[in-house]
Amino acid sequence: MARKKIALVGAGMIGGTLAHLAAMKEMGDVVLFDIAEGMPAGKALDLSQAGPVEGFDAQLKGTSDYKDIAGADVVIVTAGVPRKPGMSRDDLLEINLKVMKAVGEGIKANCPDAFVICITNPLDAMVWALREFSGLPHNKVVGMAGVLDSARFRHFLAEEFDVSMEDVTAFVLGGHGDTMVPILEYSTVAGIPVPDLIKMGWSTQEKMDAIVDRTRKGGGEIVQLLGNGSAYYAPATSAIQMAEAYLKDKKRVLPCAAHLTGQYGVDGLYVGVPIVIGANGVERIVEIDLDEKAKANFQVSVDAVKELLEACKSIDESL
Ligand code: TXD
Repeated sequence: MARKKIALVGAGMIGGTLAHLAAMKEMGDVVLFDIAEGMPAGKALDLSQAGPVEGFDAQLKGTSDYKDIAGADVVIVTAGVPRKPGMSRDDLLEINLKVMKAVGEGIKANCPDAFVICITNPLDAMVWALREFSGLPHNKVVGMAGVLDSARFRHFLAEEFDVSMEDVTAFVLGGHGDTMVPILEYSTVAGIPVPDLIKMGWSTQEKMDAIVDRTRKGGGEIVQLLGNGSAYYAPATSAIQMAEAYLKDKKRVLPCAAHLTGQYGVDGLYVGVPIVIGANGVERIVEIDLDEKAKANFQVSVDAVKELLEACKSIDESL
């Protein structure tokens, strides 16, 4: 069986980390694409030379030619410009929309059967635009945000409860932005919902509210600390989990930005919801009942995504 091919469009901080993880896990051969001259080839060479030490077999190639992504099974898109301190995700809109146009056309021409994971911000608008420009079916184009946001939530909860992260599950809905909706009722330690843990005296509602708030602002906290660029280790790991779910037909239930067609009362938008990822891409959208408060918060998040899309459409008339 031929090796799978993973194309990484954008070979910056997340792209490089994705390449490292994909090679270490022997997910397939890796193509790093970037418009920056030389840099993707340099990273590919550097990573290839980690192969003999680590003992992985993966061919890595750096390129600035879209033809090299031909036949890719998975494409992970990070191309664009990341946030600088003080910049909101939405400030990135105009620049990154143009990038999505180029990338979408590159995918359409070279690997229209791929499973495409978009990471570029502002995520919910960029994944929508990438789907439009690429013309791929909606079930083959998803956005990565929820896995990362819920990983942040899990990390904070595990610290607060002083238990292993492995035993903490967390649930985040909505757009990838400060309006995202972490839901405590569906977040658990070994199956015990957080509200029950509060009743058991493990923590307080105030502390949980603070964790929800920190999760919402989790990306910004790292942007401030780094001073130059945004998070990349956890975002890359999160996208790799989604890629593996597809390549191995794992049917994982993961929170991702998926195209909704009426679920949660949303039609025609990409918003973060739990989905099943398997060999057919997005195989199912998991629709759960939300209480009134979560519903209202979700609506705020959906409205923020809608506003971004309107802005996209006014920038690019073709959308
Ligand atoms: O949860 C999430 N979705 C995110 C999103 C979490 C963290 C960061 N998130 C966003 O990912 C971030 O706001 C950015 O929009 C992307 C990529 O972040 P990264 O930190 O990897 O940015 P870099 O290091 O600047 O890399 C971007 C690369 C860079 O090498 C550019 O030369 C390249 O993109 N680039 C392009 N590549 C191909 N084609 C075009 N047109 C292009 N334009 C820039």
